[in-house]
Amino acid sequence: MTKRALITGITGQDGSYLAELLLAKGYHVVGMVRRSSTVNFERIGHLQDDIELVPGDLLDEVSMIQIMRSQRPDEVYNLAAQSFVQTSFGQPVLTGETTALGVTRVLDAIRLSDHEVRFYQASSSEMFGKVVEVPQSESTPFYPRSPYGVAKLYGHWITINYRESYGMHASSGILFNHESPRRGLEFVTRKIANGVARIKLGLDTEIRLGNLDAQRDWGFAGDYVDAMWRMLQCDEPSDYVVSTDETHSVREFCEVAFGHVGLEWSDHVVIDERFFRPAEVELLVGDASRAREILGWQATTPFVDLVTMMVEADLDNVARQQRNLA
Ligand code: NAP
Ligand code: F7E
Repeated sequence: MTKRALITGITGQDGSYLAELLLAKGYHVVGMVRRSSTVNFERIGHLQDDIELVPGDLLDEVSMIQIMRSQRPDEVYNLAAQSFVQTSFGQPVLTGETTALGVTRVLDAIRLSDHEVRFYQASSSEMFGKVVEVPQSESTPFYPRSPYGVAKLYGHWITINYRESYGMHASSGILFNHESPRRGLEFVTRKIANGVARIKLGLDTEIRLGNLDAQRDWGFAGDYVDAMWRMLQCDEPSDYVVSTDETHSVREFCEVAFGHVGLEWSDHVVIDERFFRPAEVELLVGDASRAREILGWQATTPFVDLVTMMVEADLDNVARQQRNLA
């Protein structure tokens, strides 16, 4: 029997990689997409003939119930969220409605449908926030530092609560930052990669950034979606940290990215107060031992390879845009 998977957030970075992975494994992939005034399928355009798209929104409980009843998925990957930390400070209520309560809406829709579903929740290292322990593992206490982190913490605990209350096969992946050429342009890694390409090709002279001292455990998104799938193949649902177990600063990311194209980062990076956050997460570094031991999962893309992959992809993108404009 062909397995059916529902992905919320299929138009996002992770949704597109997960859809590719599940299609390669022979799944029937259903993606939930919300209504927008323009089509937003940049990351999944190449998959459109192979996946089924259904309308729905995490803000709308009825749409979730209808999807669950009509699609009867075996596995549900809840990747949809307001995922940008900076925006969560400006739109805390929307972030809570989507990133926190949205999880309950999906879980309730599953609970009301009368068949077995395995559920994955996209939890986040942002829940560790002002870290109380280094490195961070599944047993590290949480201390979120943004409305996004707080909302993700709610999503994490409601997932555990539905598992314990209703015996649901509900797992939560505490994923550390993962990046790719498909990362949104507002996130710092893609902002730098794209900025480096534009500077190298003569379109810009500077990138404006905030806190260069922030340290993150950055992995490749293509590796991380495999960990999500592995969690749902386990007999027992559980929670796992997924990380590279290495940390690097935003400054180091700049050094490697500019260095790759033969430029000096400090000649082009301008510090801009607008990109500082009201409360910052200074240091994140994971301990993914449990994922290695139980899931047999391991990050395979080193930091320098990730940075150069992103810069190379943006050099191609920017050059293509230039040719199209010529
Ligand atoms: P992303 O690129 O920002 O994608 C977010 C997705 O959520 C998009 O498909 C978006 O749809 C959808 N969405 C937003 N609001 C929605 C709503 N009300 N109803 C339905 N769909 C909605 O995020 P990502 O990087 O792929 O991350 C995937 C998930 O993992 C998110 O939950 C994120 O918070 C979490 N996470 C990410 C990381 C990371 O480093 N990437 C780390 C830990 C956890 P549109 O395209 O229509 O906007
Ligand atoms: O910031 C600093 C910023 O926005 C990383 C999301 O996927 O990962 C992501 O959240 C760091 C922060 O990602 C700029 O202050 C400096 O310390 O790329 P980011 P994030 O906030 O870590 C977690 C795990 C998620 O779950 C989230 O969904 O970089 N920084 N200057 C900057 N950040 C941005 N965006 N822009 C700057 O100019």
